[in-house]
Amino acid sequence: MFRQNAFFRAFALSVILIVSSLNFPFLNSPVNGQATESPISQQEYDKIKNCTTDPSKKPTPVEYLTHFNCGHVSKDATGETMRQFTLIVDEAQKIPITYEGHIFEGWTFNGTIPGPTIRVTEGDVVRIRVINSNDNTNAHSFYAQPINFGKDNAFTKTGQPGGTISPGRSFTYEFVAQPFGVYPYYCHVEPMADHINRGLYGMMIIDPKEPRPEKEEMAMLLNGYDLDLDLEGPTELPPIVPIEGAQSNLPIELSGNNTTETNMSNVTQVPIPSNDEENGNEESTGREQRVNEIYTVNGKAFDYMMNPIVLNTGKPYRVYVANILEFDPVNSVHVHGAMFDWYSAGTNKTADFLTDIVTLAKGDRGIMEFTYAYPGTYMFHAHQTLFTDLGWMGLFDVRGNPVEIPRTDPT
Ligand SMILES: [Cu+2]
Repeated sequence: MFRQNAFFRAFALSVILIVSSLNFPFLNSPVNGQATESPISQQEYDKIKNCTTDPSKKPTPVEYLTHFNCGHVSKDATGETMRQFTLIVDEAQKIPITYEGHIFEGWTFNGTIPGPTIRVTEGDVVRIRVINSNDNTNAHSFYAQPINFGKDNAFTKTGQPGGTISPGRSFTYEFVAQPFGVYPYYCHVEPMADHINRGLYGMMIIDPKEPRPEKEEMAMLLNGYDLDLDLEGPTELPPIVPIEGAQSNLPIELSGNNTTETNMSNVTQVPIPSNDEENGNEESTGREQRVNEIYTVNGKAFDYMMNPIVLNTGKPYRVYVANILEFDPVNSVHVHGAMFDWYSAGTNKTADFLTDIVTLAKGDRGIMEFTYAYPGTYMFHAHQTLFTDLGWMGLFDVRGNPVEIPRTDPT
């Protein structure tokens, strides 16, 4: 989809003039086109990406919104751009997660929940050294969807396997960044729900080689906190209740004509949960259900209610979104006052649809792009009322004069 307005045209023209005057070769190519003869330099691209100049800084949840860590940049032996990151895993971290004083006993990548937003460009060689601190008591790891550590996988630069890292040890993951898109990363050690709920996750953005149209950018990571840490442990299957005269371990035929009628009395049955269990009657089941008590965007409940995000009318914005919520089947994002173009997983430069709400399962992600026509204070929040009541709600403070934003069909 493509929007045009006077402001955007003026903005684009000024960018072109400035860039041309600086003689950046990439400026002479259409922003939205295909491969260019002279791609933008890595340094200039990193400037457009708003890469932080202080990768060691621990951003607050408010700062997290625009804090992009593009790593330590160098060239590898073949001349490819290499980006190196260090992630230190620490347990027993006390993380403030509300304005009411709730402190979460978290596990962190580099001291924050979520961990740093890692930002690289498609084709970069990425090295991520993960250090499991001496004082920790659990093994940990790093995992992100586009990284496959299978020996023969093309995404793997060195073919080295992924690692589970014991306390006091480190492991360096190396891979080629591809394909471009938005990815959650997280610790993949079992029980995973606990390692994720504790806070070992973040967002990785792989930018396309040719930049997306320039807009002001933000990152929003949706998460939650189950504060009942004493319930931690592996999820268990319900017990099997043998039935008198039943045969267990019946073979299941996957091919051929199976003309034998199933005799249900021969089948070992898994009991269907009673209403008591459905209603969470813990005495009858001996099992408790894990639920989140706090929901947030970027780590702290209601942070963007307390600190509204200031936007301007007529200015195009891009928000990288990822959902890492445990224990609830889905999460969602709903924006007031403007529709947004949605790019699922961020793996395509063409928007999927125009909407004001997206629903995301755990690990789902994408990109929102929008422009406000009118000034005002607009909410953005999950579209599950429970989540909004428990922290997942924020405000856009849109300033400026009303502007016209005509919408055109893609051509
Ligand atoms: Cu872990």
